[in-house]
Amino acid sequence: MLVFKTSAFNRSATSPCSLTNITVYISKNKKIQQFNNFIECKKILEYKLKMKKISIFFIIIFIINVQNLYGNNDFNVWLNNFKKNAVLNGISQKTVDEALSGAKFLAKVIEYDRYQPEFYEDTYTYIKKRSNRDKVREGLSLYKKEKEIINKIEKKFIVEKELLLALMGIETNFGKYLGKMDIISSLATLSFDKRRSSFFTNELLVLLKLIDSRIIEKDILYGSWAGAFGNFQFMPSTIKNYAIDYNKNSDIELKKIDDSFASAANYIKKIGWKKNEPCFYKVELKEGIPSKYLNSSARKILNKKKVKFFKKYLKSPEKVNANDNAISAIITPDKDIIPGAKNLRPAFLVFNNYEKILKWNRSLRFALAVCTLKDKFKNEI
Ligand SMILES: [Ca+2]
Repeated sequence: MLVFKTSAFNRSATSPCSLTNITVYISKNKKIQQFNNFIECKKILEYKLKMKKISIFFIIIFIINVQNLYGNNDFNVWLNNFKKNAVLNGISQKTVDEALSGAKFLAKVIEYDRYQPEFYEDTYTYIKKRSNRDKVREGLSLYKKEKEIINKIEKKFIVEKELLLALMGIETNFGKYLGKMDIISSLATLSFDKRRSSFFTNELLVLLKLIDSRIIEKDILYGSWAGAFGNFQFMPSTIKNYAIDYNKNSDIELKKIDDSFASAANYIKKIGWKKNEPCFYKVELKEGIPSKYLNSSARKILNKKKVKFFKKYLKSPEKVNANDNAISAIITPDKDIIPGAKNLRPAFLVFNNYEKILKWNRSLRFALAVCTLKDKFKNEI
């Protein structure tokens, strides 16, 4: 009789599936018996594993709930402190209590904040999506409908109508995506969050002041996850500094064409946009360009030089139809951001006007998309 021992399924000594001492006798009946035992053991093991997985799942859920509980508690502590601070900043107790009575932590807002297209879309995809044929068509149709008022605003503020249309098209797809978030909760969440707390805390205070002085009605405050409002997605500080009651009905209505276009024109003009001056040129860089000239951060454009200085680093300098003495800079938006992106491509020679769009929204790609769409309108209006 052939006899052998197996230790392949060696478990603990007390385990019902411990096969350490199972002796497999190679005789027909015994073999079947052993096989059945093995299947039984396997089932028990699988069951145990399943139970273990379920336990781990419930432990994780428990931990998340405890964390949320603490998170909410932390948020409420923060909110109470913020309320005291708001009153110290001169906002009436009544406004503070009423405006913040429904403020809550919105986990979704943090998710959006961490997953902005500026962080993961390459430049080409970003621009293409935001300046496609449909966008141009919709902008032209809005212009056709509101031609009279848009032309008046263009003339009064000396800002191209094409730029205003492009900004509105990219911000809210011409008023179609105004956002449905409770702005007060969005701003409170982002103020409570660590990433850009001081910026959003200030925005929330400004918003409360606007409500307190009856410039803004708190019940209409629904907008983007980041607290922006209206056709051109104004943040509270932008509303405070640049929004206009253009039609003089004593109400600033940023979801209406006249007030919103005039406010946008006033804003971009006041921060320094110059009509008919260039925004950017797409360029091909020579390999030898020193890396200090390659800007990839929207925070601050560095190493600005006259156009004639940069021409020696361009493959086709004759395509840049700008004043040789104009101040410019090179940006390579995909460098350092998109994995595997070439350092020198795509590259753009940018001007003062481009930086004004960055002031509007600090994103290299956003500013490129706005100017691209603006030029497309220019060819069609
Ligand atoms: Ca108005």
